[in-house]
Amino acid sequence: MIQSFIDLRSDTVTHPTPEMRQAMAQAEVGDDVMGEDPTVNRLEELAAEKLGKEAGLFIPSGTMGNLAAILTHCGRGDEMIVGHLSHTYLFEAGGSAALGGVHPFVVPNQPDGTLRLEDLRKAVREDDPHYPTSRLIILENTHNRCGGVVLTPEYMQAVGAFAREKQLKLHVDGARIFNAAVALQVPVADLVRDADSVTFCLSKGLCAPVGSVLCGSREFIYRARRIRKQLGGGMRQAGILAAAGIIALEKMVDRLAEDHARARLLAERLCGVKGLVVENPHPQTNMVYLRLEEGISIDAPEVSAQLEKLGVKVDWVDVRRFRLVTHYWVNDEDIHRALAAFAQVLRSFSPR
Ligand code: TLP
Repeated sequence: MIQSFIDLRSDTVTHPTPEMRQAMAQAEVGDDVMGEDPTVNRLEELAAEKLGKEAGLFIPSGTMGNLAAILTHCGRGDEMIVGHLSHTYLFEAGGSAALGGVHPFVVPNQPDGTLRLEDLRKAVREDDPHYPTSRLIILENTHNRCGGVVLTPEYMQAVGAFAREKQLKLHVDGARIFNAAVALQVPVADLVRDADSVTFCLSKGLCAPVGSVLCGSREFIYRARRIRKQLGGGMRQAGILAAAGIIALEKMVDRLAEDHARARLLAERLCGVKGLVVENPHPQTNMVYLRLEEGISIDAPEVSAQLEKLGVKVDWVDVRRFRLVTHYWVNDEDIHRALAAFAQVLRSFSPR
């Protein structure tokens, strides 16, 4: 990868590895809308096997994967229960409402990323013609806006049991579910055993250039395939992309622990930079959230512009806050250079 910047904005910025590029060049392909792309079929089987589900469906993006899941589970006027900080609620352009007429019931995310069972209980509607019909609960693991935190297998199981009790479906936005599994040192299937569907992303920390996989029962995936087509997500010789996805799953999962270790190092050292408050000084996975101390006269967009001049790109999430994300293309030296850049930019603005 030709990279002049240290890019900590997201793990979505990762480029494919040389091994992926080679596999892409050599991929056997066919028409996947006709179900004839052998490489896509292999990726879908591999993904389903790893997640302990019957079937998988290769989807162009995480957003489309979540949307396809919602539209497969819910009809117009149905309700999905989501966290107020969930990606689906905040950052998917309202697709479920715009395209599916699915109404969100928003419950507070706790700082650990969970939705409290008592809040879920209150969110489930009575059968009454005044109300939408409760149909779906969505959990996010790892939870992005809560700091890349992991939801444990016990919690996932508890919500699964609750969903079954209420005859609701459970979807997991597992964009970074492999980060969660690696951090918890559990098989990924243990985290999603009780989920009816799961989306995970190949093109974040796992480095593939494009794509996510939606997994669930054979019957669910059969229906989701039609929804993907409706959304314009049926791809033809997609084996070119799936080839990178196979390497992502086979070779890139265990190494996520390195990204987590670098996030810990980054957080620990940023705690020593005057003018910054690290919100998660002990990150569980690959994200560090920080904000400017009260009394610092510079704002986050300005800090980020100055960091960029020093070769470091960061994501400012509001005028006083940043998110930094470690990934395959950020090494130890980059972490130290980023730290030096932060210290240099903040030095002249720290309150005395
Ligand atoms: N998240 C992106 C931005 O959209 C915020 C990022 O940089 O983190 N679920 C979760 C939990 C996500 O974090 C994302 C992407 C998605 C779904 C959507 O994935 P894509 O970008 O493939 O549509």
